[in-house]
Amino acid sequence: MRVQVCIIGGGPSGLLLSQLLHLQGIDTIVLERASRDHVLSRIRAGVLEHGFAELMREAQCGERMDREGEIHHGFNIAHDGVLDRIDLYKYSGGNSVLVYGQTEVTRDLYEARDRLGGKVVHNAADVQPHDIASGQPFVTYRSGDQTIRIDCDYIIGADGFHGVSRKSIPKDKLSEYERVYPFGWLGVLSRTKPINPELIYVKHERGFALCSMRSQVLSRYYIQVPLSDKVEDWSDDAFWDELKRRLPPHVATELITGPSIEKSIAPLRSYVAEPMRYGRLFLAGDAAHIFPPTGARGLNSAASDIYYLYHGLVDHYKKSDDKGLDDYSQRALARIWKAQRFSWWMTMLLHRFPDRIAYEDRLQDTDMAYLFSSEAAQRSLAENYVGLPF
Ligand code: RFL
Ligand code: PHB
Repeated sequence: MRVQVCIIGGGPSGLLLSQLLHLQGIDTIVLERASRDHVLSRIRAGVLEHGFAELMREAQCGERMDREGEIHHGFNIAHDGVLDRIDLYKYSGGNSVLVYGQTEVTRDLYEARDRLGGKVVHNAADVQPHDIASGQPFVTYRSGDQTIRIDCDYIIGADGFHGVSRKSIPKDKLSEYERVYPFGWLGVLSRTKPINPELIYVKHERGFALCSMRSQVLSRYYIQVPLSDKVEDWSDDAFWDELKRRLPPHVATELITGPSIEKSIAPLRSYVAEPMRYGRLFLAGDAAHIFPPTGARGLNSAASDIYYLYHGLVDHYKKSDDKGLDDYSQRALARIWKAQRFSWWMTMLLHRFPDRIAYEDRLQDTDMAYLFSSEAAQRSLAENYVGLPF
């Protein structure tokens, strides 16, 4: 089979790009290792920035998102027994974020791909890019005992952090920058009314916590846990008790608990691979970079990669103009590093580091005190949280 663009990975990055390109008459195929049900069972991002939402609308996938997603003009930070608010709308010049789950984003993208008859292959085993440094790259995968070959002009590696794409770039052509944090987030999804209409990020001496939501009847909560903890160590009751301990007392009394419908631990990591292109292979999303979830940048940064790639590919096919593709890595990375800085800063501000010295604790407290005493600091936070321009 031959297509113009072969996309490895059917997560939000791969699906969004294939949908956008399809609408421009560019032929794509998406090869996804897992089943559709498996991809839709992952509970991940909850906060979408304005630019991501716009791209979903351009991809004709924004209808349910606009109907069911909640616009949030601010969020809260609990610290030292008080609840302080960041006014995103005021300090970002009228912007906001949309609370709409990644699971729903992915479902909407799959449905849009179905409607257009897009080619999405699930359970594609042993996906392998070949000849990526040549002008005639191709991809193979296994379906049962058959090996299938896809010839293409370009390969997009949108197969997440553990995918095959980044690994197929020679080691000496890639620089990797990484920070692994000494803790994880234990997340619980419950069919309960959220504790507060807006998100609450919590800095507490027992560790970070986050009160988020998917809707007014579906809550998502997280607590910082040591990396040695296992999900099985945490009963629902133990989770709720620990969350309450980390909230200011007047907020904790509002918590409505219930059985967890999902519970998982995610380790925290910052990671960037450079460059994001090697020959005919372009990396996008988690395949090229990982953000600690604190600043809600992961999916949103994947969307900016897709934006640059989409325009680069359209310019190539429609105008024979390769500037967008040639500049892709540089442009994408410039924005990625700013989002890395922001999510690193939010992580440092809010978490308890097991090996932190007393001097660093005082600096962390001062960072918080400065934030809520300075409009400039709140403006900077708001500008980054709603998303820098593409
Ligand atoms: P994904 O979602 O990992 O999708 C990659 C897909 O590729 C498939 N795959 C392969 N397919 C074929 N061959 C192979 N060899 C393959 N290897 C892998 C996988 O099965 C998968 O379907 O990457 P993508 O599309 O780049 O999307 C990135 C986002 O998923 C990620 O950045 C966000 O979830 C991060 N994130 C958040 N981002 C935000 O912008 N806002 C948030 O509020 C937010 N909260 C979060 C988060 C991530 C979290 N976890 C669990 C890490 C909260 C959490 C807890
Ligand atoms: C979530 O709702 O899952 C969520 C929200 C904000 C974050 C991270 C995760 O910063």
